[in-house]
Amino acid sequence: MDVKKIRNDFPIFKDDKLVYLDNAAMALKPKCVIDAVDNYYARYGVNVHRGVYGLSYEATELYENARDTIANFIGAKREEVIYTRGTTSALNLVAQSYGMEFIEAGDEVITSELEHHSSHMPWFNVCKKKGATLKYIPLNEEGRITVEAFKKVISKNTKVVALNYVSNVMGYISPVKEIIKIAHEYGAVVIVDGAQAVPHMNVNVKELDCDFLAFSGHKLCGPTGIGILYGKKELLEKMPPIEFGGDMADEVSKDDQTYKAVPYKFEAGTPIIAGAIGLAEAIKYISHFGMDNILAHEKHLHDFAVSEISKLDGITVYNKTAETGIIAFNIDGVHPHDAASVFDNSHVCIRAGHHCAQLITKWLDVVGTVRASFYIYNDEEDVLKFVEALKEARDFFTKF
Ligand code: 7TS
Repeated sequence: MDVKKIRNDFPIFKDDKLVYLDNAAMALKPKCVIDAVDNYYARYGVNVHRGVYGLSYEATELYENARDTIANFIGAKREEVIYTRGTTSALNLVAQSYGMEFIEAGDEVITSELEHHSSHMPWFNVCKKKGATLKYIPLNEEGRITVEAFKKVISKNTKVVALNYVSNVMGYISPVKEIIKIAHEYGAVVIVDGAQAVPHMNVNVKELDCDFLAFSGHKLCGPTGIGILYGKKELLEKMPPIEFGGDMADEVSKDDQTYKAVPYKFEAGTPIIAGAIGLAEAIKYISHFGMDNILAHEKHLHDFAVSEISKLDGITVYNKTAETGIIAFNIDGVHPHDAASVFDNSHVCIRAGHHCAQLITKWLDVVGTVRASFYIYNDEEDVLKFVEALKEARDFFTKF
C-alpha cells in the first residue's frame, strides 16, 4: 500500500496535519467518488425508472450498473442487492419484514453482546412483540464470539441468528462462516452485520452462505445515506415489503395491490441515485488495492499501535489480538471523553464513548472506550503521532 500516493486521491488531505483515525465511524472520500456524485447531479439530476427521455434512461443505466458493480463485489446476483439508507435500515428491514412475518411465540433469536445496536436492537423489539426469546452467545475471556459458545445456545427453536462479522469496538473477526453452517443445520437464517467487514476484507456471500448481509457505503469511501441489504433471492421473495408507494408497486386498484419483483419490492420511492452511483465508484476504488492487502495493512497498523502503546504505562488496551485495524483502550482512571478531547489538539481524530455498542461496554465493565481505527490512507507515521498524543493525554490527566 503506497499510502503517500493514496492520500493524494483524497482532497481532505490538503490539510497535511490531519491524522484521521475514526474510520470505523466513517471513511474519507476520494476525488473519484466526489466526482461521480457531482457528475450525476451536474449532467443528469433526473429521476430513474420513470422517464421516457434520454437523460432519464442514461441516469437509470448508471444507477442500475452500480447495482451490478456492488453485486459482483460481494458475489451476489443483482436482484439480491437492495439499496437502503445504510446498515441500520438494512438490518431493520430484515427484522421488520422477515422477523414480523416469520417469528412466532416460543421461537428463539440468537445474537451477542458484541453487536452494534443496529444488529441486536431490531431483534429485541421483534422478540418482545412476538413473545420470542432473545439469546446471547456467551463471549469468551477476550470478548470474542466462538463457535463452541454458539453451539451451546443454538436449539431446534432457533429461527434467526443476527451477528456482526467484525466488531466495531473490538475489531475481532467473528467465525460467521462456521456459525452459518451450524445454524443452517438447525434451519435458522443468519443475518450478518458486515458494516465493519465489507470495507476492509474479502466478503463473498456465496462462500459464506449467509442469508442476509448488511453494510454501509460511507464506511468504504462512499457517500453517506446509501447502504446495501443482500438477501438470498428465495428469502426476499417470500418476505413482505415494509414500505409502500412509488416504484415498488406493480398493479394497484381499490381492491388489490401487487408489488414488483425483488429487489424493487423493497425500494419504495425515489431511490438514492447519487448515493448508489457514488458507492459503486467507491467499490471500484477500494477493490483495486486488493481487499486482502487492505486487511493486512490495517492489521499491521493495529499491531504496530499495540506494540508502541505497550511501551507506555497507564494505558489499558482491550483488544490486543484483533485481526483488523481497530484499537480500543482507556487511559487508566480517565474518562474516555476527557481523554479524547486532548487528541484534538494534535489534529488526531478518534472516537470515545460506547460506540453504539453498550452491551460490550458493559461486558468490559467500563463507561466507554477510546477507539482509533485505521484505513488505507493511514501509515506508521499516523500511529506514532497518535501514540505521542496519547502520551500527552495521559500526562495531562495523571501528572497534575
Ligand atoms: N453495525 C456496525 C458493526 C457498525 O460499526 C455500525 C456503525 C453500524 C452497524 C451502523 O451503521 P450505519 O451506517 O447504519 O450508521 N458504527 C459506527 C461506529 O462504530 N462509530 O460510528 C458509527
